[in-house]
Amino acid sequence: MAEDLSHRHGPITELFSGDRATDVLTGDQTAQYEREGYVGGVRLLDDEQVDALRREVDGLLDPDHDGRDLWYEHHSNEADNPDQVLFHALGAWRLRPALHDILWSPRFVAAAERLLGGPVRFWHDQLFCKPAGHGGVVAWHQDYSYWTRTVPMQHLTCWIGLDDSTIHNGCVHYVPASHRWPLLPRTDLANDMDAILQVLTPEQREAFDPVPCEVRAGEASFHHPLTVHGSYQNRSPHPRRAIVLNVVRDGVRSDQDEPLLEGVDPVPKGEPLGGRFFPLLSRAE
Ligand SMILES: O=C(O)CCC(=O)C(=O)O
Repeated sequence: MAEDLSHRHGPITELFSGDRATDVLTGDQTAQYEREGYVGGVRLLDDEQVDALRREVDGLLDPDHDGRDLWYEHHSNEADNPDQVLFHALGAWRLRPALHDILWSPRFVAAAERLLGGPVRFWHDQLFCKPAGHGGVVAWHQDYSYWTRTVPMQHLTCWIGLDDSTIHNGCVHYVPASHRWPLLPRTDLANDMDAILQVLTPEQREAFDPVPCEVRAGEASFHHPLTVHGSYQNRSPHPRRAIVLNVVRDGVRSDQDEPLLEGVDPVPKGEPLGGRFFPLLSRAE
């Protein structure tokens, strides 16, 4: 029986203990995030860390893995769409030590603090894995369209490649400056790539010009909660695996009395996120 690691608010291994939080983002990278709503090529992990995380992620792709009752959400469309398979799951930090400790990794936390402009709290994580040869799409979307139950919108997504991620294997594409668009209605995530086009204004359609964001294994991209992004199929003979960390500026509140994620303790409406499932990642001042 796997231990539920959500009780542990701090690193439990030495995997990230040698990391230094200096020079994670350059001034140009921060400026790109402000201007375009995303920035890529941010080195977060070394080879040893990538290997440890790959081993854990690969184990979690086995449907009989230990701890499978701990996921907040777990989706695989393999039965419905075997030509375009996407493994997507939330809650890996509860299941495995390296996937838990990456939340507190100094380089990630330093970059997130810089882009959010203050102390950072965990919201949730995600795994997005596309198997070799038949990995599916992630349709165009804005992350905040899934998160309106938390306010105000002071959220940040960090996408971390466990493989070199390329146009050929389905890297993330971003629509530059779409973080200045208003919140769009939520459309289909895993099948119809272009569903979002139906809800764009003529001006937004005109400006809809996605660019690929290729990153090396161990590098990350960061994006704003309104930046439109998505990814095409994996046409390569290798898997494309990624860990996504979603965080908020400390002080973001719940906007509902129901649990914010499947199976977690509710945070009453109006109360700031906190407690067992939403740990502070920045050091307390
Ligand atoms: O990994 C992907 O292809 C999509 C990731 C994504 O949608 C996200 O990071 O919000």
